[in-house]
Amino acid sequence: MEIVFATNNINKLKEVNEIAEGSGISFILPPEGFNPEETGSTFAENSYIKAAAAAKLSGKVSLADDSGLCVEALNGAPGLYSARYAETRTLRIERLLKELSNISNRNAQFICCMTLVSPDGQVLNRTTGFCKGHITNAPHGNNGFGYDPVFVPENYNITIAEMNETDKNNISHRGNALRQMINYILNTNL
Ligand code: ITT
Repeated sequence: MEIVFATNNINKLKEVNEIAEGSGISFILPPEGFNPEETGSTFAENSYIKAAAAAKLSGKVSLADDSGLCVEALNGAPGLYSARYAETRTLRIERLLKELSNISNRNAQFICCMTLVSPDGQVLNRTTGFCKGHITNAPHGNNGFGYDPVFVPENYNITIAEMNETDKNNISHRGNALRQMINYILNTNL
């Protein structure tokens, strides 16, 4: 079964297809022209906006992921603005490390909110996944994307960017949210 995955982030698409491997579900990009404005004030609202836009454009059931990194000492920032925290990925990581310099509380968590929407815009299901950990003092590793080089998950002593794909997917916010969503999809007649 193919389901539209409402993203312009190719790394997310790659990860969801790895997580879904063996389930019989594969995720495909939305049609050209998919570029909704993320005007929501929560991860749930933004994931609905993206999924509804893709469902309307494709005429098919669509799934979206809105996610981000929430840092305790920064009152949850960059949070909803994780993708927009600075111009480039390097600058986003630099900004985060700078804002945390001299701060000993490095606790943080990744959050992923997924919404599955029907072609007529109805919410079919929502799931949320978390991944708790802490922020390092400097980037380490080349795997993954986004803030992976500065995030060490709980019970690990390496960053996500130093882990292989399978290990990341087993513990990630996206893996947790998607496995719940896959259970729903497989147990429902879409
Ligand atoms: P789409 O909206 O097109 O899906 P996006 O990258 O803009 O792509 P979001 O608005 O959901 O997606 O922002 C998520 C940002 O949070 C992402 O760009 C990363 O900076 C960060 N992020 C989310 N999941 C991550 C992960 O698994 N590893 C590292 N950083 C992650």
